[in-house]
Amino acid sequence: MTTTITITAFESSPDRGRGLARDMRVRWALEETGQPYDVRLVSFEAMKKPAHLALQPFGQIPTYEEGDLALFESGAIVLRIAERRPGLLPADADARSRAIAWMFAALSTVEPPIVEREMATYVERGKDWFEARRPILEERIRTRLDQLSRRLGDAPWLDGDFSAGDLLMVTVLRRLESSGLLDATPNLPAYIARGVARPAYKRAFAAQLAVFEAARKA
Ligand code: GTB
Repeated sequence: MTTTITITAFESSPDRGRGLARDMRVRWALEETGQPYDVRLVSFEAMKKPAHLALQPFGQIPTYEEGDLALFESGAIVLRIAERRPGLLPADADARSRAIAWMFAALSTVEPPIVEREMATYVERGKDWFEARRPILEERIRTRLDQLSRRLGDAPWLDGDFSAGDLLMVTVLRRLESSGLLDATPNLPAYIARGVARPAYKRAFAAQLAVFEAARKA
């Protein structure tokens, strides 16, 4: 018997259905591994209440519940999904470790400067230092993109077959799609395009978009 998997997502995502919130990577991983899941939608208010804080101590989405297991942190959730079913991590132990290294690279090396720039745009726009700081934040991102682009080269994926490392890296890079920052490294938009063309990605994207459309019509 299979245990129901329940994840949480924004009841009303600020990305307006663009699939940029972090439930998207969890949905995609579940789709890649062929696992059905339920979604519990949460409001910003509910996220800060004890019931949700018991699942996610920082009051954020996504969370993941499966039987007695409750998990938070999108990277840990994707790793759990990838470890339990074939499709997202190689069987060979060394290749598996390398794929996991790319998961960490996506979340702890590439994503932080991207988030820093986004946060500055939301929080610091209008401050007198904002225009001076922006090129510094963008240069940090360009450095990472240039390094990633060189490593990827002409390969379809970062290390052999598509893996959870690629899944996370594509979701991270998508956050830059409208920034112009990807223009200097054309193999990265092509890499994103390969990721988002996967049927599992399309199913996950459609599912999160349906939440936005339903909220808009309500
Ligand atoms: N490290 C955690 C993880 O990976 O799970 C970070 C989780 C996180 O940042 N969650 C965000 C959240 O719950 C949603 S994804 N924020 C509410 C809060 O902190 O109060 C981040 C996000 C939000 C919005 C957009 N957007 O509008 O484009 C993109 C990404």
